[in-house]
Amino acid sequence: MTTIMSIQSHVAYGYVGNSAAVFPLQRLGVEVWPVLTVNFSNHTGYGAWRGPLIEAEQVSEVVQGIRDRGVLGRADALLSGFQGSADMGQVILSAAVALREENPGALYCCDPVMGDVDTGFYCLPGIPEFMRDEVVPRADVLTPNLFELEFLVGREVHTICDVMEAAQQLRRQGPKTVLVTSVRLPDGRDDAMRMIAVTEEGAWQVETPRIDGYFTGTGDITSALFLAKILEGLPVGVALEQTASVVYSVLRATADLGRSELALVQAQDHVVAPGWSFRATKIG
Ligand code: PXL
Repeated sequence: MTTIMSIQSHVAYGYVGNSAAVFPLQRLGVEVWPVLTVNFSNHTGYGAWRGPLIEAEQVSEVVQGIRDRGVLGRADALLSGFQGSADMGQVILSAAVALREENPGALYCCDPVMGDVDTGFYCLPGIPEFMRDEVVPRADVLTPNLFELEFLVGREVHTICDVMEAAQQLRRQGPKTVLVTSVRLPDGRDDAMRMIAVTEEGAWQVETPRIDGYFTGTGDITSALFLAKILEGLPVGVALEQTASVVYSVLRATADLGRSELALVQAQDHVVAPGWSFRATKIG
């Protein structure tokens, strides 16, 4: 059985971080070990929230506890998302190192959450440089959005060719697979959302209709699903189209229900058998 250790936020109300990733992964039959970095009432997009940040040292203790049980090496991958602080980032990198010591074939999948085109950076100062200099070289799978991709390569990205070149530049630094999400480019249709995956086998893109509204947690479920599909051994183009189909179907169900938080429970069947499917095309 595929097993993923997922070091991410937990929120009581709503769906971001592990609260967005764990249930869909379980619905796919993946065993998940959620390690929590925050225990908040709700996501920070509301502007106010309550509940504790877990100290980096405490997170490290939880990982060490799993290691003490002698089971860490059973995990096929480590998944991380929003990191909060550079301290937390170090703990996550140490967890990746520990996991590889126990299971050399395990993957580290990092969603380098830092910001977005509409919001700019929303992480603490220092995190972007930490992601670029420390995390990218150590990740196997990286899932930046377009804004994060531009920062990581240090230049603007205007065309699909630019996206592919930027992803290849990141691949040369370490990650074997780069998934670029939220790709909206001047050369593309404004009503479409694209994702592009680049790996040693080439580059694929998938386009889905854009859904009105902003659903926090979409990136979290996207990286979790993509990692699960890669671990399943699917070719990257198939992993990409299945991921896009599930994400679109969940978002569409959420919008149809008029909800502002991802309708993960209501839309759970789409995780296994998405109601809408899209094909990926090879672009490089
Ligand atoms: O979706 C990323 C995320 C993770 N963790 C917390 C968040 C968010 C986005 O708002 O608030 C706590």
